Amino acid sequence: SYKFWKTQPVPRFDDNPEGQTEGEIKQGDPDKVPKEPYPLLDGFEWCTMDLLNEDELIEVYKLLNGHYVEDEEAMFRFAYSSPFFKWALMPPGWKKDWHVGVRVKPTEENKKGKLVAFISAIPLTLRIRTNVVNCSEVNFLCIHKKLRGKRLAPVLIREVTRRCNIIGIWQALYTGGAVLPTPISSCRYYHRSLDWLKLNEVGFSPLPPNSSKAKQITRYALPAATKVDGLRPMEAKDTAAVKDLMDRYLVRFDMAPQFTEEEIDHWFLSKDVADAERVIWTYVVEDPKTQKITDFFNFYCLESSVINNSKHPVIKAAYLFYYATETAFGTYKDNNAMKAKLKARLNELMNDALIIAKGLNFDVFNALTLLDNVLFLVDQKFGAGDGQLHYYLYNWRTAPIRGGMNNKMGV
Ligand code: YNC
Ligand code: MG
Repeated sequence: SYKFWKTQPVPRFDDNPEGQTEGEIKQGDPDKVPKEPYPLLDGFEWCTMDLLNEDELIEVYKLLNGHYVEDEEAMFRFAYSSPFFKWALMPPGWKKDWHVGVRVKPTEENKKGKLVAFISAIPLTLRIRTNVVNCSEVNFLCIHKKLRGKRLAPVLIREVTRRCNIIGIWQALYTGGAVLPTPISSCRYYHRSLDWLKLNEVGFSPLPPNSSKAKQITRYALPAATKVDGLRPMEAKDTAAVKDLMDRYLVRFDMAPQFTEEEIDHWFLSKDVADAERVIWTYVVEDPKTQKITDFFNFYCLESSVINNSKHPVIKAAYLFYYATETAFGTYKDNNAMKAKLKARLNELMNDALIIAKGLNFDVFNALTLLDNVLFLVDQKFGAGDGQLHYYLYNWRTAPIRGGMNNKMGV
């Protein structure tokens, strides 16, 4: 029925975008943007979360740790950390006004009403085919379990939309497991076991028929040392080279973000962060002969709580984020020759990514079916998960996107 989504500037399921002009669905009118927040359920009030304030940051992560996305059988729940939120919600150009909360109205006894819902946006420069759109990326929509089914989600979405519109942002990117009108692209999650036994013990990796625990452990074993010549952690001096390589690589896809150097530093480097608090690991390949950066890859850390398991309370998961390689631009005899070279190189790089993640004590390495990932997923022993991730654009019509951008939400 989609009572709420029907009222929004998004394509209907039966809208055929082929032959229609790409672009804005409804032109934004600044005069029509309400100056005041939308009315809320009785007993609740809007707040803007100050994530520079450690107490408020903890309130957000407590709400999400208890009430955010779970798998279908309710065995695992994303366990975001406060360093993760600093990384995900405060990139260059972030706006405090886009960290929207709902609290229980304060009373005499409880001066700071409990935080019961949250939604956020961050700024994003997104290329959709040939259009470059200043938009927002909406994420971390979460409502306390006791407040579900009360039509609060549409109010949160309208409020974050208002706060975007008020500064002239009329488009947004968002992703999720829920099917809504209408995905522009859908990806599947793939998982590569690093600690198979632990994943088996928490119920994530069943023992396949005709196999044994020993065989599974051997199947996923990895060497201790990486193999690619010139591989090293990315440093601040590499930013311009990484940006140049990434920009050229992403042009090959229908949709991709356009990062400034400042954004690359934020998303790819863990500057001024203690090792224990680290969220992102980026590696570059520096050609030993030319000192040129020829490849890079990175992955971020997102733990999941294992619900009702005292031996293993958390799974430590690495999520493949971005990568690029010069191999994609060599001169080749034909497309097949190019693809074979690219496939071989990506397999070398990703095998090293797995080795590094294993060395950092990650239990599993996750990747989506986007970018050129299908060229290495099977060879690197990733298995298809049951989770789908749908990509959506708010107020932008476009033909279906093949492959494409990555994002850092982990749903
Ligand atoms: C969802 N994930 O269809 P209809 S992803 C969008 N994204 O509306 P109620 C969703 N809409 O069908 P509940 C949605 N899930 O009648 C549900 N809806 O038109 C729609 N889960 O509202 C739904 N986080 O309040 C229906 O539902 C209406 O109480 C029902 O709350 C839903 O962050 C939810 O999975 C998801 O916390 C908040 O279940 C709750 O059930 C929950 O009665 C666990 O709502 C956590 C979870 C979602 C993760 C994410 C991306 C969110 C994108 C939102 C859309 C942004 C649009 C762009 C805005 C900016 C525009 C500009 C410029
Ligand atoms: Mg509700």
